[in-house]
Amino acid sequence: MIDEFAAKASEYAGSWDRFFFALVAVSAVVVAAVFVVIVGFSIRYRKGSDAYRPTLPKSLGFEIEIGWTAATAFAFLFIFWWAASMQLREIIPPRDALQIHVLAKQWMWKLQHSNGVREINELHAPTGHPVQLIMTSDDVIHSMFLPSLRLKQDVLPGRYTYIWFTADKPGVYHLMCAEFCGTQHSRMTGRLILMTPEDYSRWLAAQPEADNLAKRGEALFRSLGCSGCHAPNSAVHAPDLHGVYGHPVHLSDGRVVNADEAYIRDSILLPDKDVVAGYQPIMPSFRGTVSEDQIIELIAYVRSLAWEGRQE
Ligand code: HEC
Ligand SMILES: [Cu+2]
Repeated sequence: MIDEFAAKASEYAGSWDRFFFALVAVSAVVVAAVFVVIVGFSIRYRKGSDAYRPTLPKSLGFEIEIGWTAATAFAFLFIFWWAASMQLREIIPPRDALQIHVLAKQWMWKLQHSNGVREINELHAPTGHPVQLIMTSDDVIHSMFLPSLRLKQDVLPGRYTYIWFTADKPGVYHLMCAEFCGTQHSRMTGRLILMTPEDYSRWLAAQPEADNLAKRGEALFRSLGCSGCHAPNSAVHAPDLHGVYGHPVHLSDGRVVNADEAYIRDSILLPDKDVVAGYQPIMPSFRGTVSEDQIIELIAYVRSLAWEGRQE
């Protein structure tokens, strides 16, 4: 059974609810005040009533103007700060987040865990531990919507977008596409299954044997010829990929970028976009040669090189 729509599965969801209800309360107070004044005045000053009608002064006075402008500006700044501080918290995931790849296509969700386990339209994830979704689309724009976590993020073809969460309540929740993506859009739904960490590892272990992503990526790295240039003993002048992932890279045009999944993806598909300082742009583009699934595997392999190469 799926829990009801407004179920809360994380502490973050609770803070969004507080924000939402605070906004509704503020709006309700303002609407009520305006409404009372409208009704009150239309009765008191109706045609024919003998209420006192003095001529109004031209201006209410400088102090009052400044006072109420400052007060409303302050109220709006406070609301901005409240919302922005919650959104900023969502931008940078904790370093130890468990990474799950999401590939959206008309009309399903394909998910892949780092040990290679694949799922369709079901996302199993542990509670009490940060989980990051690295998402892309095979065709049109979709949107990952996890109402119980109060998270929604567009999923775009040709690039990665991310969300992360730390859930705290095991259960089965909705997962759906929130961007109209074609005739079967309304059926692009699934289930988010949150489990205690023990149940989650038991579930992972019970899945059919799968090669982990990094291992499949390593095989691809060889069969596609990446290793011909990138191996340490290669005759071609190409960067050693050990320790690249998760670290700043200096580019030939002077920019410094962080080597995240999106950067590695672009290195493979659009090698001329970010050329590493000190190297020639000789790497061929693999656009059209590698599928989204294979890119995920190559990225997992490059990421595994980071862990071998450096102590942190
Ligand atoms: C013809 C040789 C060649 C081949 C084949 C090649 N690369 Fe490269 N690669 C380079 C060179 C040279 C650079 C540095 C210049 C640049 O950034 O374009 C580079 C840069 C990169 C970077 C960025 C490295 C950094 O330090 O930031 C990544 C990641 C990468 N390659 C991955 C791959 C993968 C994955 C493949 C196989 C699908 C591959 N390369 C195939 C030559 C090659
Ligand atoms: Cu969709």
